[in-house]
Amino acid sequence: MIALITGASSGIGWATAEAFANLQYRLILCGRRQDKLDELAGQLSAQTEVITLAFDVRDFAAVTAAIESLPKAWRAVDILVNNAGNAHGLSAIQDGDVADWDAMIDGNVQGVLYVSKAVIPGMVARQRGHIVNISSIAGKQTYANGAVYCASKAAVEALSTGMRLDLTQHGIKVTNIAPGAVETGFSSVRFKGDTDRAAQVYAGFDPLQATDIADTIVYAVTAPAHVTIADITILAATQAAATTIYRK
Ligand code: 8X3
Repeated sequence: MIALITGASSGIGWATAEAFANLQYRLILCGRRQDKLDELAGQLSAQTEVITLAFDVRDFAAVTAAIESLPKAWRAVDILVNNAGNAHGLSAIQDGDVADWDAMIDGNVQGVLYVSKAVIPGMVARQRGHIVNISSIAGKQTYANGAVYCASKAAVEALSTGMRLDLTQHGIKVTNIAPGAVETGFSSVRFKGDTDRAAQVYAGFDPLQATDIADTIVYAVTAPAHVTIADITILAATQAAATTIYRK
């Protein structure tokens, strides 16, 4: 199996790479930071074959060039994990920063589209493949001050459904995974390096870890051939909804 993971340089992407390495999948690790990709590749190369591609999912030319640069033996991608994405800012719509909006719409929506555009035609030609899109509880439940992030993830939800409608007839499975609060660098990015504020997001309860999401992705991609895991929402045991978390 060849798996391509975006956003592999941290968080859920990193944990998914580790989980896939345990399955001996050959890995194409994608991210913006070559040093982090190299670190992960160094860690996993004892277990499996690994290749790294450094590019920004928001740059269609860079995405295309990176994926076209793959050696022939790596081009038949079986599993695409569209994980790259992030939140930038948390503010009322009237106070939103346009650069933050662009980062979320471009990264979370165009990113999924651009990487998929580079990978899907090969899957269609081979009549096999599995696409896993990492959405969010925010894609299903819009919350105050999160309109644009929630909109970007609602778009991911629609893309997952649309991809499944278009690609099922070509033997391609599409799984949408919608996590709640996962303790990663997510909030640190959202709050622009304010680590105290980021820590508050995960304080007083036992949040999901990146490995929990990786386990869920493994569950989806190892399902029997006749089974599609279409959509999973995964929350911490004390999270009831996007903004309802019971804390100690
Ligand atoms: C999950 C983050 O803000 O919905 O994507 O908890 S949030």
